[in-house]
Amino acid sequence: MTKRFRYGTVIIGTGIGFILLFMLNNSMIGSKAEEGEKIDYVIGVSQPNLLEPWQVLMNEDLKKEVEKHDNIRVIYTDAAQSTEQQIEDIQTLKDYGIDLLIVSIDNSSALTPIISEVYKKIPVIVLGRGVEGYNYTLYIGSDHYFIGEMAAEAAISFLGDKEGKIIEIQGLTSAVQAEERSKGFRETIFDLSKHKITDTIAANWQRDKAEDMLKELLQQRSTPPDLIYAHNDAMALGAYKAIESLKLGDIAIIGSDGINKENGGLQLVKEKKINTTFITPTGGKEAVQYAIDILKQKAEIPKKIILRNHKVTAKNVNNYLHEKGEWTIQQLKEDMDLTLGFAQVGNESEFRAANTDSIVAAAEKEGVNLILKNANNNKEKQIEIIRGFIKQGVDVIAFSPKVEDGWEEVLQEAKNAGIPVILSDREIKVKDPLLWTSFIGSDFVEEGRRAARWLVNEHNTVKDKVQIIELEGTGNSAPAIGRKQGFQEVLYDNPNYHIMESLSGDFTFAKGKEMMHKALVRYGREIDVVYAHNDDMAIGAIEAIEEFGLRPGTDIKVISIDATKKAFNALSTGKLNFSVECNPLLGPQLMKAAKDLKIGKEIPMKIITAERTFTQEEAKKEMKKRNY
Ligand code: GYE
Repeated sequence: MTKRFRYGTVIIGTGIGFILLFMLNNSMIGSKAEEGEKIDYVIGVSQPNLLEPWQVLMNEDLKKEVEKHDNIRVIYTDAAQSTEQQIEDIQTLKDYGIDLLIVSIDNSSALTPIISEVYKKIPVIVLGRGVEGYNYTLYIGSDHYFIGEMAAEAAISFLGDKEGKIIEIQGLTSAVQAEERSKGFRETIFDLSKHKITDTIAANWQRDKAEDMLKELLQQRSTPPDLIYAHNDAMALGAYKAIESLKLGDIAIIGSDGINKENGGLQLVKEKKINTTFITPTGGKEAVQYAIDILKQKAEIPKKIILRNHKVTAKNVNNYLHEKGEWTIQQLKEDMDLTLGFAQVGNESEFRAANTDSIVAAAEKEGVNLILKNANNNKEKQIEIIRGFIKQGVDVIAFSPKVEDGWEEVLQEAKNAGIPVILSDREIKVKDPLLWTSFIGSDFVEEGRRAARWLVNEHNTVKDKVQIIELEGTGNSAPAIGRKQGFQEVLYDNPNYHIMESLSGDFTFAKGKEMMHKALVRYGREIDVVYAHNDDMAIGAIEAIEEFGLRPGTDIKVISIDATKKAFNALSTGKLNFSVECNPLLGPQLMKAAKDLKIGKEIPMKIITAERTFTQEEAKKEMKKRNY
């Protein structure tokens, strides 16, 4: 059976000639097919609407990349702002037999069920705007909370010390990205300033709606606001038109999207109609590239690709208008050998050993000149190693930061030296997000949630109070902070699960065993569960429980994170009950990112790895396939 797609119709051959299946409704357009071309894959693209400039640009980015691949065909659908229509479009695409779905959504909660359904059958790439949960293959888009945070910082620096009055113009309130942008904006304004958000308008991403609603509001107010924050540039333009029509003079306007076309954010900044916008890449190009990798079943497909946003003001708009950009990346020459300096945090765990092996092996395979030095879990030593790389003039620096704080100075030195920095498996907290180029690693908060969800859902207990000992990882490290937060989030809704005490085991076997012994002496048989932030501490706890005369996995349930070989052994012998994977095999993605830097490509701000969870039964099946 062959499939050929033409604009507006689908013709599927059945061997007895072509039956014109049906004229698609005006929302569906197939991409042009040439006579007799071999088509390997058919991809469906579902758009919530093609009214918003950003959605239109997304389709343009998708088509530009699709043109480079003769063996794929794409069916584009446009739901014209109707959630019901988009659900129908997705269902129709699925019934066609597409090989992969790319979907950009507006109404996250309404679309999550159908997307989860499709994900059971074929890969799904969620593009630009998120769904709830993790039932998709890959998310490519921005960190919308971060966009709101940056907008608030821009507002604060514009308004200065006096108490400013702000009006927020939101997108579609049921959309995850509008909620996240609003949350990032409001929390930052509240935490860092005295400014007040006096009014909120929900204008559904539309320019005219924003103009009409703001005009009506301003006519009811005795004094104008000091600043407007609009979740996209279209609504920012609407705000500008409303202010202009009421002759209210200069009011600062902050938008988002930064599209480079007429009435796009870049032009609005250039024409001084708005003060600031944030380039929000659509991810269309990356979506096609990853779609092909997924369809070819390439290994190491991440779970999330978070694209970097760039702040644009009158000061730097010309760079972006002429697409020079002020990327934080130094365009390394094609012919240069690539030297990567890696400051490894230590040898504290099985994860770390597998992580180092993966980096060394990938550098070897990719012909990258790797200089890997180990800080032996000492932060000052790690800083010294990074300084050494700067002095040596390596092309790219990567490191796994021991803790979240205290990196500004050395990273500023790296930036001044024009050396991009990649964070490997752990994030940091710095004021200037441009001090690092990319983060490759896990979603630790989700790892903590997964551990707790298993406990509250799978661990049947008759006890009305389940007593938990938590063994925390290295203090102030991103994994320890995130795993604690995620676990507590789920326990918050299950008050009969109670953390008796949290003890720091520093991610090591020895410390984990020592802390568990201390807890056993203190609480003995009162302890029902141990939640360890990594396998090494869990294995140490298991030994301590046995030496105390109790049965790990039976008398005391044990949960860990990493899912390394030691965890699989303990799961298969029943001494460990559940393990959440934290993927240490970051070498291939690290080398890809470093090589992309070499040719001056903008790389994603974050690459979040895909991870699973393992019960004792799942571990027995999976054990043979594990290579760490
Ligand atoms: O879970 C632990 C290691 O940074 C994610 O550090 C990593 C953590 C991992 O010591 O085993």
